[in-house]
Amino acid sequence: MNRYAMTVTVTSLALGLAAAADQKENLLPNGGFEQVQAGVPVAWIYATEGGDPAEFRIIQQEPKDGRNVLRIAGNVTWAAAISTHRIPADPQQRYTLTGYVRVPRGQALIKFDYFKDDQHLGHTLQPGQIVQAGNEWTRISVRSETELHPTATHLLVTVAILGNAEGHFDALNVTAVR
Ligand SMILES: [Ca+2]
Repeated sequence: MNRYAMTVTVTSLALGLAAAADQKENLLPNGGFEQVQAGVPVAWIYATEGGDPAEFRIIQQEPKDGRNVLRIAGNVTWAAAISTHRIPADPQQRYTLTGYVRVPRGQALIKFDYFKDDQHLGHTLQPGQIVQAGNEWTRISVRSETELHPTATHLLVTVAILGNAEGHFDALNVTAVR
């Protein structure tokens, strides 16, 4: 290895370490849909309003990160993938959910839902969280409102399409901020 190559390697390593130190731990497992079993992303479940039929698929079309993207499509009231991972709700803590959404048709969103054990208390849904049709990845950032749900035991992350829609989702991340 010549001196130039060595310098480049050391610099790359230093930058990599700095980036790692800046990154907070992702509290959401499999937020990039890379782990799949029998065609279904690990730690996610699918649901639709009133059993409306919808297509849920892992695709490899221009992922934002890694190889896999979750695609949901249908003509529905809503169709959602819900993370099964319970994020403990600490009222002193705020959580930030970020993720990428691409919407070939209709509307799609990502959100937090608040639960007291198995009881759904509500969700955080602001206008900026609903992405309109377009072919580019759109980055969404959602801040939790744990203070509005003081009895909540945990939060879940939901991604969904609304109406006659197709939505792609990738690179979801949850971090805690005290
Ligand atoms: Ca991915």
